Amino acid sequence: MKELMQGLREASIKAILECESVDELEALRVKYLGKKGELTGILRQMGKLSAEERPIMGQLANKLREDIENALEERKSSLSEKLMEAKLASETIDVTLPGLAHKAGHKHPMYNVLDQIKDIFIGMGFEIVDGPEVELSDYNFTKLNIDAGHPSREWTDTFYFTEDSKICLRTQTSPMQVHAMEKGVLPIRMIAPGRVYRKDEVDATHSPMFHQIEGMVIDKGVTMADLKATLNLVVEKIYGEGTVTRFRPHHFPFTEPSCEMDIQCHKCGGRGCPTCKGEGWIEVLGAGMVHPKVLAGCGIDPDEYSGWAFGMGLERLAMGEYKINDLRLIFENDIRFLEQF
Ligand code: 2NL
Repeated sequence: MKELMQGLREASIKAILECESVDELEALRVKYLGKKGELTGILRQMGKLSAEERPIMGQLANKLREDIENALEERKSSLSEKLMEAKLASETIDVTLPGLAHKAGHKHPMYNVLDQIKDIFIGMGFEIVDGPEVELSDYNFTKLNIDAGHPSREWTDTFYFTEDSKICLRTQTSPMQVHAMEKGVLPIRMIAPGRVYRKDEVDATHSPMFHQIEGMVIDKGVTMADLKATLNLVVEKIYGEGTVTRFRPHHFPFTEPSCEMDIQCHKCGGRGCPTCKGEGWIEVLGAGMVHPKVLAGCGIDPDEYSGWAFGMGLERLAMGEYKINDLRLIFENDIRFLEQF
């Protein structure tokens, strides 16, 4: 038995010292010291020994177990040291390599235009409001005096969520003004910029998602003169002092009277050029006095209060300002396009 243990000692220490990986080392531990291991195998034969021999062999076996355990432990730490050394050697850093450049991005051209307009309105005491893009059709249409048969309510024009057409993606940001009026805190001076959705095929001038800014003022004694003066001021801040404007009669269900505002072409001074498509004028927005039915429907007495509102497309404004000829460029986020601004 002594010889058996001596044999195990020599074989195991040798194997442990020659072992080259932590996994192999664990396998050796099981092989020699495990429940079905070689040492256990030897100890099973203790029963055959005499009473005098048994404690002596027991001691020897304990010593052997300790020595194998120590050898395993030592080999393990020297292996992990080696591993670390190899890792450090292979991961040397060349401090002379050029660094990784992180390019700083910048604001999207359309948001430059939006921020410019926000600043103008903030300067005039307007509040900027933001709200849901999913709306009740009541807020997107009905409360804006858009009646049940109006073509813009068609399934071919509007994205609906329910068969009964009661919930939709907003087609304009006007629901935000309706919410503000229903809140009932007067006077109101607000603009509502945001995404709107209409079922359009994508081409150079159409996209099913685009951005709008609408604005509204409600107070006692507000007139069309306020509408014209304020919008003239805004347009002068965007296109430069002295920009000539004109207001053409128009129709919107939610305003009465309604108008469209044009600016005289800043490129040709009104003579006609490619920028204004030979017209001399460029359409910039739609506006009007908030319809009394809309006011009343939102809980505001039209005999006491009046207001004006406007709406304009943001993409078109940015396209004009930056001479962008295709709407799709605004949404594609091609870095070669965006880097130009
Ligand atoms: C356009 C014209 C417009 C409004 C939007 C509005 C909202 C309420 C009441 C009255 Cl709650 N009016 N908004 C008014 C006139 C025109 O948009 O051409 N948008 C692109």
